[in-house]
Amino acid sequence: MGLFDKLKQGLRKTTQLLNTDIRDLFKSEGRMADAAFLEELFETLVKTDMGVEAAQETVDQIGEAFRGRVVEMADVLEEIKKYLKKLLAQPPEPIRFASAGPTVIMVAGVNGCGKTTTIAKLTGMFQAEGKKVVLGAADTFRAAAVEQLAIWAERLGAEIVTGPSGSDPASVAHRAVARAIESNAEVCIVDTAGRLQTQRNLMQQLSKIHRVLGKQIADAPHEVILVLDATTGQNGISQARHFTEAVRCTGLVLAKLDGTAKGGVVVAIRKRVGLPVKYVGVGEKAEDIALFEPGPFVDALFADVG
Ligand SMILES: Nc1nc2c(ncn2[C@@H]2O[C@H](COP(=O)(O)OP(=O)(O)O)[C@@H](O)[C@H]2O)c(=O)[nH]1
Ligand SMILES: [Mg+2]
Repeated sequence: MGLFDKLKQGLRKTTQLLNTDIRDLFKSEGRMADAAFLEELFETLVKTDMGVEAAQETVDQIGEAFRGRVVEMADVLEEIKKYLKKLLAQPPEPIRFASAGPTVIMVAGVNGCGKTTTIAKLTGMFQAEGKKVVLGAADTFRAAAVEQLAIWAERLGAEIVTGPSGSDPASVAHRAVARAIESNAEVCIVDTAGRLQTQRNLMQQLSKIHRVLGKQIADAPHEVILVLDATTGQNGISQARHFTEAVRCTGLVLAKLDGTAKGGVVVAIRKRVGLPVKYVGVGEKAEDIALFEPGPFVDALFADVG
């Protein structure tokens, strides 16, 4: 499946919502772009969770272009898409590989946000490129978490390094990287815990893992991916703040986009979090991941609308 189709599949709940609302907006023949029209359009955009600010800016843009004129749906949609693409502007940001040795990727995020599943998806993607992947099960806080990653590892045919429940996650991460070096693997992905006794505890653990990896390979971890759950909407923004205070994150993955009608949240996140969105998760299977690109994303958001 191509990028656009994957994004379209992932955004179908959001697109459905937009479709119904936007059709309603243009129900009457010869709709005039007056204050009432702009207010209704604002309500529609806000429902996608793009944030009040982005919705207002978009509506202002539409007001400037069309106020006081009778408008066609296609023209308004074109202008909305143009503005949202501008708001989202970022180049595609796939994982960057180290010039030599294994590329070390640390994956962080709150419990249940989709870290382990995202790791499986990234693993599948790298393997398809012919790269060997070693996984580090450094979420030692919950036995089930290690088990879940081990099941993925077996299914995908990737090597996994684990430690006993409750053992030091930094030590598991260290051993995973050592194993990746030893076995000439191109990639080492380290899973981490999302919940500990306290948030402070969690953040300390993450920065310890980060530190340990940096001592092992000068630039490691090369990527620190923060996974956010799209179904929790704009909560992700405050989560991102907390995590970036503890570790230097290099990019976001927005998981579970398919599970929400609030796919517009990407706009709010791009606006308020200073990190690129690298990929989006569009389902529970290993292949349900798509590179994030503003153009195809916005086109997919409004696919079939109108
Ligand atoms: N629909 C959907 N479900 C997802 C996606 N990513 C993860 N999940 C599900 O969300 C739940 C939690 O994911 P998991 O990877 O275990 O989260 P973790 O606790 O952060 O490691 C699991 O049931 C996953 O199957 C996604 O992109 N789409
Ligand atoms: Mg997990």
